[in-house]
Amino acid sequence: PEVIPHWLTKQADIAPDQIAIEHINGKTITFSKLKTNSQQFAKKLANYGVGKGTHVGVLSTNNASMVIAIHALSYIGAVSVLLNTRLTKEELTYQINDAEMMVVLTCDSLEKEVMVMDLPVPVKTFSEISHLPEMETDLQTEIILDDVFTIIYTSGTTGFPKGVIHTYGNHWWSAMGSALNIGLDSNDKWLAALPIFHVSGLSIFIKSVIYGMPVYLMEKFDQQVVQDAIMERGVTMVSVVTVMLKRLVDLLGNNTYPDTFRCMLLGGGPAPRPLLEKAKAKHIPVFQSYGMTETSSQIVTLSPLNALNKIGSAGKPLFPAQLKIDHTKEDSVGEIFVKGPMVTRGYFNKKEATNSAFQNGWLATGDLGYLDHEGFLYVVDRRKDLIISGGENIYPSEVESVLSGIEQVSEVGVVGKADETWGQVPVAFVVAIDQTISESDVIKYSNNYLAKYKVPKQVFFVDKLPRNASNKLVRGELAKWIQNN
Ligand code: S0N
Ligand code: AMP
Ligand code: MG
Ligand code: MG
Ligand code: MG
Repeated sequence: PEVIPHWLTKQADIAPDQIAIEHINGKTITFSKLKTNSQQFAKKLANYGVGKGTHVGVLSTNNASMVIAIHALSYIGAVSVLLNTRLTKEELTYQINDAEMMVVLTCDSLEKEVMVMDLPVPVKTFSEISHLPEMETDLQTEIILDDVFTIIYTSGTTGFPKGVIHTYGNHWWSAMGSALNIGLDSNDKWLAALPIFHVSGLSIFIKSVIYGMPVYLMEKFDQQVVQDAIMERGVTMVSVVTVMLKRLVDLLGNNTYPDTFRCMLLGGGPAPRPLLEKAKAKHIPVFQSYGMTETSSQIVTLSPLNALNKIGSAGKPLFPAQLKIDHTKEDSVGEIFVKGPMVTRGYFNKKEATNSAFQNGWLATGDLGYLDHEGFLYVVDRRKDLIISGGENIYPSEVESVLSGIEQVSEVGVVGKADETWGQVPVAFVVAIDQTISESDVIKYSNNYLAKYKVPKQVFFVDKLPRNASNKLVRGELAKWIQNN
């Protein structure tokens, strides 16, 4: 198997005094310190019996302790399963069991909220762990690229989310592909406001260690703080989803960012053309991209060389990646297939789902798109029925299966509705068995089981749902109705 030196150990050796993490309060951590702290944390974690291959949940807002915990788990050879902090007890419990986690690590600020959830495995806070003695443990000095590093859940068409497996090699090649496209600059500083529990946020910290690049770490997205960091703190790159770009563009007004700011990496969902035009008019170097959890972040990116004449395109596949459109019809639009060393090997414990996602080594994304005559990708429709709200994914079937658990609900259909703020929000169509149930009852019930962004914003009570000849729900009809009303 292919082996490289442990990347954090290596970077701490090459550039010990280089800043790895800069906090908005001005505090910094060097690569040397990041290594030492991570190794110490690893030896403390060993007290819980965490060892090579153990699956450990990480449930945290963005902070340096979370980054240290993830590196620590890598020094042990354990797998970090990253958990979305917006999930309910029910959703977390499902993922904890499905991923066979032994323990969940959480940040101090979430302690109260998480402890009352009574999750099925022990929960330990970062500060609780930091008070433990260091155990004598053999730490990894090397990284085997085929080993599993992280698991991140993504919603599935079947109603239950699936754990996407990322090897070290997947992350390595993702960082390589990005560097070969965007380039490396010794003055780079990448701002991380996207959640680290998504690959969008996590990937910044992996690039940081591999490139020797400082990350400007934000606990929570705030457009004013991001703008100040670009204007005054030397930030040269920022990763954003559409809703963030919208807020930044509005805030910028008639100003412009300094020339040193070289990349606004936009991903996680569609970007409306008017917004891209606005950003272009303000000389914001937007790099539109296409990617997903399964591809360990962007796999297709538009470089600024083409941003002006290819507005709306997600660009070309990164250097190590390939892309093809499956033309089953005589149409130029077809399903997007991708292949490359940054693509997941599959879903944890889901052989069938994994097999059906891959065809001869190509990942069938479920998304629809076409290539123009120069090979630039245009994504025209997202994978089947997927709703994206502010960069968070919602699968209708997941919401439908929760709502059908309501006694007075006999049938339910969920679709996305265009939304000024979030891009899309979920709405539900319900066939009730009697008139004893109201919209607020449905919403209240949903709040117990679903992360807030998945809870239907509106509930329409109907007599029946549109179904096809084989009695399958036709969500397209519901979507059409909502668009016209
Ligand atoms: C946009 C964000 C920051 C909004 O959160 P904000 O403003 O901090 O809200 P809160 O204060 O937490 O809550 C206020 C109210 O808003 C509700 N709410 C929050 N988020 C959402 C949402 N997404 N949809 C609907 N409602 C939301 C709260 O519930 C709360 O409600 P009330 O007041 O009623 O209690 C935040 O949503 C965010 O961080 N979104 C981004 C998530 C993300 O990172 N998605 C990308 C996932 N994709 C990937 O990882 C693969 C692609 C990729 O790697 C990539 C993506 C982007 C850029 C680069 C890359 C790359 O390739 O590197
Ligand atoms: P996630 O796994 O949460 O990152 O979601 C990935 C999904 O977001 C993809 O499968 C697409 O449906 C959607 N997506 C990502 N990038 C784009 C884009 N440039 N245009 C349209 N949809 C996108
Ligand atoms: Mg997903
Ligand atoms: Mg998404
Ligand atoms: Mg029912």
